[in-house]
Amino acid sequence: MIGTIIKQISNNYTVSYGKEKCVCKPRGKFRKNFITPMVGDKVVIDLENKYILDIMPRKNVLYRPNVANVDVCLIVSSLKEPDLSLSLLDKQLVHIIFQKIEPIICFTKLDLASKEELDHLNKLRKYYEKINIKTFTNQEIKKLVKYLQKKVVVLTGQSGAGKSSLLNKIDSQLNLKTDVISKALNRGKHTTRHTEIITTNNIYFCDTPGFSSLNLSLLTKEQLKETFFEFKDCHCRFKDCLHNLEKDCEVKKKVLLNEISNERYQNYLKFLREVLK
Ligand SMILES: Nc1nc2c(ncn2[C@@H]2O[C@H](COP(=O)(O)OP(=O)(O)O)[C@@H](O)[C@H]2O)c(=O)[nH]1
Ligand SMILES: [Mg+2]
Ligand SMILES: [Zn+2]
Repeated sequence: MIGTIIKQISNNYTVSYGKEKCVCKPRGKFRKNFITPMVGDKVVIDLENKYILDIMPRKNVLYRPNVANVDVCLIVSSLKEPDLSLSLLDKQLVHIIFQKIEPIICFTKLDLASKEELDHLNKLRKYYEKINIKTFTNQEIKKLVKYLQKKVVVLTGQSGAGKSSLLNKIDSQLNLKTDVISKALNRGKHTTRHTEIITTNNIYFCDTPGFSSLNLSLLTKEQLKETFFEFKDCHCRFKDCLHNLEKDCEVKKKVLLNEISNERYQNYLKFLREVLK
């Protein structure tokens, strides 16, 4: 039988197959081969003995939260409380694109934003769409659900951005705790987080707060450059142009012409300094 691991608590793995679920243990050989099954893994199971026998090759692996075979990383970004930070948003995009996972953005709390902030958001969305990053708002649930059909989706975003609320909006039966309550519960104690996939509306969601402190030092400068889609078809004089101090840089020209967002370019330079450190 083949199934998908949807939950892990220490050495107990919940595997979903068809409409059923069962809790399995990994067979000894995994430990010997230094392979640990993880949430999202497609696995062969022995139903009788409740063992995981084999792990199918992984399409990709996301770390913190640890999930295999991720289709989409959904960044939930609020306009207010916490206020929109484009530097954080672009850093999250770098992190996701670097791991070869499709990023999409869902903006929340539009109701708390001013007219000017909403105008800014519209321009921002147009820009991201132009560089092939899909954007939604939490007022466009139907469209979002349609786009995510059959996908394994990891939710990420600042605490309080509205991740749990978004899932509750998609499926009110989930009844996930939103900020106020979970803060009270977590006060003062270290919370151990386990990873779990929630299936709803034909979407496999992973609502584990992920990569809160993003460290770009793992990337090389070339890898960082690659994650900025809008630089791809710029033909600078030097092939290895970092679009920084070089002469005849097409990226810089396009920034001056407003074809490349200056805000994003400035974030790129900031990240480049972090990478070069
Ligand atoms: N005004 C407003 N509040 C929201 C919206 N989405 C979430 N919230 C509130 O923001 C707080 C944090 O939401 P929560 O879903 O717990 O955020 P999480 O930490 O990302 O899971 C809660 O009090 C929600 O009720 C929204 O679109 N508008
Ligand atoms: Mg939450
Ligand atoms: Zn250049």
